[in-house]
Parts: sequence; C-alpha cells; structure tokens
Amino acid sequence: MVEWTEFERSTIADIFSKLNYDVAGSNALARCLVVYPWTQRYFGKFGNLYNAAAIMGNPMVAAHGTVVLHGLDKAVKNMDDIKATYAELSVLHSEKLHVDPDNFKLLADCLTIVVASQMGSAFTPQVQAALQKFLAVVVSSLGRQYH
Ligand code: HNI
Repeated sequence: MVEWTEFERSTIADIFSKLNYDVAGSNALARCLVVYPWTQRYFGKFGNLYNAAAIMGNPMVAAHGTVVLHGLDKAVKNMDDIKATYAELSVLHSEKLHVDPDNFKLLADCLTIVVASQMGSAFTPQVQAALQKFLAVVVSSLGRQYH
C-alpha cells in the first residue's frame, strides 16, 4: 500500500479543492489530444478534432474532460485504496475501450501542466512531487487490470 505524508495528503486535497473541474478537465484532455494526436483515435465519436482550435472548442471534449476529473476525484477521496477504487474503471479502459495504458501517463502529464499554470509560483517542487506521486498511483492503478 502507498504511504502518504500529511503534506502530500493536504497538498492533494488542496489542489483538487481549488480546481475548476470543467475548466481543468477540458484543458487537460484537449492538451492531450493536441500534443499526442494518436490519443484522438479513441474519441472518433466526438466529431471534429481536425486541429487544435477544433479540439479546444469541441463541447464533447470539454464534457469528457469533466468526466475524467470527476473520475480523479474518486482517487482524491480514497487515497488509501486507489487500486480498488479504480478496479472497475481499469477493466473498462482495458476490455471495452481498449485504451493503451501508456496514454494514462500522457493525460496525467497534461493535467500536471494545467495545474502548474494555474498555481503559478505556488507550484513548488514539493507540491509538484506530491502531485506526481498521486498521479503515478492513479496511472498504475488504472493499468492494473490489463493483461
Ligand atoms: Ni478515460 C471513459 C476516467 C484516461 C479514453 N474515462 C472514462 C470514464 C471515466 C474515465 C470516469 C467514464 C466511465 C464510464 O462511463 O463509466 N480516463 C479516466 C481517468 C483517466 C483516463 C481518471 C486518467 C487520468 N481515458 C483516459 C485516456 C484515454 C481515455 C488517456 C484515451 C487516450 N475514457 C476514454 C474513453 C472513454 C473513457 C474513450 C469513453 C468515452 C465515451 O463517452 O464513450
């Protein structure tokens, strides 16, 4: 089981309590689709992903970004058992959606950039370390049910 320091717990709680899930989710997912275009293949039904402007303005991308952030919120609220919290979501991404698990890390990195740009100088190396650790556990747990 992952051990969390008090600083890590309070930092993660603080970051997510200040995040606007609609804005951050949309920005992180749009960034992922622009920077790593192969991730677009999973979102064929989202319509126009033709270029960066289309992706940023696509309401289905925005809506799904919010869904992803609410998914992350479950991990924030269950930091001591993220693995079990994501068991079902991992099966879904593996068996139904067939999402390559390498992509989880890419989206996590995009979210890190979104959080960093929002926090500015408050995004200290210690805060980044806590967020990276949290997202690494999320990524690992989402990849758990792949075989
Ligand atoms: Ni992901 C659906 C959470 C990364 C492709 N995804 C979901 C749902 C949640 C979710 C929650 C809704 C499940 C349901 O309907 O029951 N996804 C997460 C989280 C991460 C993540 C927490 C990582 C941080 N998903 C990714 C990545 C991709 C991805 C990296 C592809 C590149 N996800 C999908 C697709 C769907 C999806 C595709 C289904 C969308 C739809 O509307 O049908």
